[in-house]
Amino acid sequence: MKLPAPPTEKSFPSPLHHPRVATVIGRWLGLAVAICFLTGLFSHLQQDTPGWLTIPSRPASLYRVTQGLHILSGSVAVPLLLAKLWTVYPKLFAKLPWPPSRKALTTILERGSILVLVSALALELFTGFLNTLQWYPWPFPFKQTHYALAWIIVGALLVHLAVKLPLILAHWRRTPADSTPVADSLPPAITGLTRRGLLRTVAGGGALVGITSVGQSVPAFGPVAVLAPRKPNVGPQGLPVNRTAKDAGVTGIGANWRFTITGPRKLSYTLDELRNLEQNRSDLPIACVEGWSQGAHWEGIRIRDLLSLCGAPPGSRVRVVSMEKGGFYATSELPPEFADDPLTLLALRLNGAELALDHGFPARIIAPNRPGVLQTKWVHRLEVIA
Ligand SMILES: Nc1nc2c(c(=O)[nH]1)N[C@H]1C(S)=C(S)[C@@H](COP(=O)(O)O)O[C@H]1N2
Ligand SMILES: [Mo]
Repeated sequence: MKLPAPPTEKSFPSPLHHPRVATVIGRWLGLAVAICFLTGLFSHLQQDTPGWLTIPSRPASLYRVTQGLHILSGSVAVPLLLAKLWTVYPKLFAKLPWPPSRKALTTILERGSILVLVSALALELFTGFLNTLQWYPWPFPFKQTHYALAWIIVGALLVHLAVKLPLILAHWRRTPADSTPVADSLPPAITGLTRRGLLRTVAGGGALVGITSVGQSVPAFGPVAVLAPRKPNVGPQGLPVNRTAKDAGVTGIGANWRFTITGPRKLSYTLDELRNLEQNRSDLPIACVEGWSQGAHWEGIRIRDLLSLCGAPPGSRVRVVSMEKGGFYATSELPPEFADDPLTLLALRLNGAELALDHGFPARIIAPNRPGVLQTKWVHRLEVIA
């Protein structure tokens, strides 16, 4: 019995696998990946700021916008990646040039970079999505892995773009050859969907994913945010809770509770004494790295006022210490620009009422242009760092 010949690239004659289609979808995917990478890099630098870098505390809602874009571009990249893979999969059946020549080397480099690119990107989008669900079914640390993969993707993408540049340039603009039906001779089953139809379907799929996920940071889209694990306005006091007091092992405060600030002078306040200090109001969002963000009204004491009370010079760096024991978020640092910003508060009240325990009662940090992870809850000590 004679086995049928294995498929080759020529076995997939549909015009939908044409380089022009790959170029158009590749452009959209490239844009989504670029936005996702840059906003992710910003988020990383916020959380791990190198000594030479100063991040400004304004615009106050900048991080809300960048993180919203990060989640949005990452979500939209999923259907775009699938479409791109579908367009180019016949390449899997292309013959490797043999015996090896210069050309073979380019081909191997090209295939290798695509293998790295596709697997890293798929893993990146998958882990990122699970992170919005706060589900970590793997043994490696999410943040570091997500960050390292991002650089692998950028490297592989640059190789891919360099190798494909001639093809991309040749198909960047629509040519007359693109609009003439390539395959008049093909059976209708193969040409059933036109190129324009395919591109519209992909664009529609991307838009649908975008619209149904963006509601986690844009409240107007809340009602249709079926892909959003959390709605921005659902939670105690109209604000979601990422980690409850119970999860953090915080049970509230006893009668002896004191808030302390250690600087040139060491000060200690009861909760009532804190309430009697000058109170200020800030309208600021919590913008969670896990995707949701929501604006709120906060009232409390300006950190810069606390610094001057304890005799610390303006522009001091401040370490924030939570009553939570251990865990990544039990402490944070306010760089000088943030500690000095008049919007940055030791907040005691949220949306017109005392903080709920899950929102950090009795006191928490709220600062402009910062990731939610750094808006430390259940604060009982500030330490001025020289
Ligand atoms: N001590 C402490 N502070 C914390 C956290 C935490 O787990 N422990 N979670 C952070 C995260 S990830 C976010 S998004 C915000 C959420 O604040 P909320 O629960 O009041 O909305 O709190 C931050 N502050
Ligand atoms: Mo968060």
